Amino acid sequence: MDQELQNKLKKEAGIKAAQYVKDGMVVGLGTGSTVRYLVDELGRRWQEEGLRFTGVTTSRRTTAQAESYGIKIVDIDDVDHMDLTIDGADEVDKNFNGIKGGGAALLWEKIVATNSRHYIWIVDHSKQVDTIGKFPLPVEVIPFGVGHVIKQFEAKGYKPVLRLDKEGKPVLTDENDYVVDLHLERIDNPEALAADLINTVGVVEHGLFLNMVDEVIVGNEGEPLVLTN
Ligand code: ABF
Repeated sequence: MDQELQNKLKKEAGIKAAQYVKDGMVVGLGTGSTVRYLVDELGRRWQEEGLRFTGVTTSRRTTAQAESYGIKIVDIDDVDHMDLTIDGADEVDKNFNGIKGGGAALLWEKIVATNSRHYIWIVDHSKQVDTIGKFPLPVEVIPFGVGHVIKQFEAKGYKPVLRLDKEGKPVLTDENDYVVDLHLERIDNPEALAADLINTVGVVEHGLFLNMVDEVIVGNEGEPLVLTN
């Protein structure tokens, strides 16, 4: 899919999702290029329609974008829960299992998601897959001993790669952790893999979001598709 069309589909999904936000809500705001379109639309509604809600974000960069419109952002511990959280995803299958973390925000995203009453993903249809795993699975790991975690992953055949920035330095998450991407090609038993990863000493969180999402809004040429779990 060419970039222009993909951006158009992302924008459609973001604008559609913005309609779910009502005055007075506590809204979790995700991270990534699709969510950027959502926040732009919420910013327009904030400024032009007087929409008023409280935002909790999943990354510093989403906070910066939201606050540039004057949207009120608070710390997650200042609210009891999110009424609604809208985020992106890297892959989603027909069982509503997905992979997230391409934007290195998976830990805060999962914390916000698990404290939300209603959880929506916005994607373009290139994210829909039969079996998850072609997108390298992000795993957040603390820097201390990351070399040993990588060796353990190699021994298990997980094909780990430490995520580096363009200067060749390890990418840091907002928690100053590292991200190790697992090039698995396909994941047939995501529950078992999730259990193995989270029990690996040094691993903070992984990008398997299994059967967590309530709705997926898929940007399509024409009206976006809304898939309900
Ligand atoms: C974020 O959305 C990440 O978890 C995921 O990697 C990303 C999808 O990015 P994009 O919307 O830019 O395709 O939540």
